[in-house]
Amino acid sequence: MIKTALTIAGSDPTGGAGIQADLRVFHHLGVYGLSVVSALTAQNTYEVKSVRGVDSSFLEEQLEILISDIRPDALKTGMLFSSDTVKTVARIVKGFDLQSLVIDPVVMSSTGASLIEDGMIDRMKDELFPLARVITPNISEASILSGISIKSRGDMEMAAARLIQCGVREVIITGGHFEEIRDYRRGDEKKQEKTMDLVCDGENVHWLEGEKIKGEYHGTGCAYSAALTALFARGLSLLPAAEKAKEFVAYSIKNAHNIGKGMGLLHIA
Ligand code: PXL
Repeated sequence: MIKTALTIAGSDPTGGAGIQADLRVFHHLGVYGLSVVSALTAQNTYEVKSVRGVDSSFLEEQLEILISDIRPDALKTGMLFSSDTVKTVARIVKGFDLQSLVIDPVVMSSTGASLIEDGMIDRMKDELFPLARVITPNISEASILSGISIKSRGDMEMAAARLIQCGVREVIITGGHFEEIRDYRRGDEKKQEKTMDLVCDGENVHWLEGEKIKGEYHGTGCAYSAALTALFARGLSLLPAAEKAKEFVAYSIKNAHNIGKGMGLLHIA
């Protein structure tokens, strides 16, 4: 039987991020996608005009009726927006004893707008992190969540350790790009810079290297966490899933579409 993955995330009308991107990633990776919308955004490729949370009791109703019928093999959360939504999702994950929860701790849009209400971060750390299998912050999200201003690989390791202390089992911090890991490959005319992802399974730290691709892209965090969720649904373990998700996002960035006036939209097909 086909594996299933659920996304609980915001709607992005550009399709570059949020629920629209997640569903395409699930499909691309051969997993049946389920979706419940947690927030709405009015945005284009260069600005977020406004955001609205979805009524949390209706969110709960949607999740309950869906999951009591189809139990997802893995699930992810994206833009949860409010503390009430976080509480609702935590109740559902606990109530149904859902195991493979990937948290993409969305705080800000790639265009710089806040995508959360005040107080939501603390609620997420207290109530949702202890239920998670893995969280996938980028450097700025990991800095906010850990309280460490990340400027090196050592800082990334410290931030990951703090996040593990919040109760998550595994942490992936994406996109480390510091002076100390900039590598100018010998013989190359063009300077090729690297990025490093930290993958921590709760005990050991692994580093995954990728090339830094020039340009500004929308929805990379959503696509990455959705890929990871789909791969967990298919039964992959942390490190192979992290490697494959990174490869998939790099391919999607390289083939991105510049169809708006702002950021590139990932190619997910
Ligand atoms: O990339 C973060 C993100 C997540 N979810 C939604 C978004 C965005 C960024 O704009 O719109 C719905």
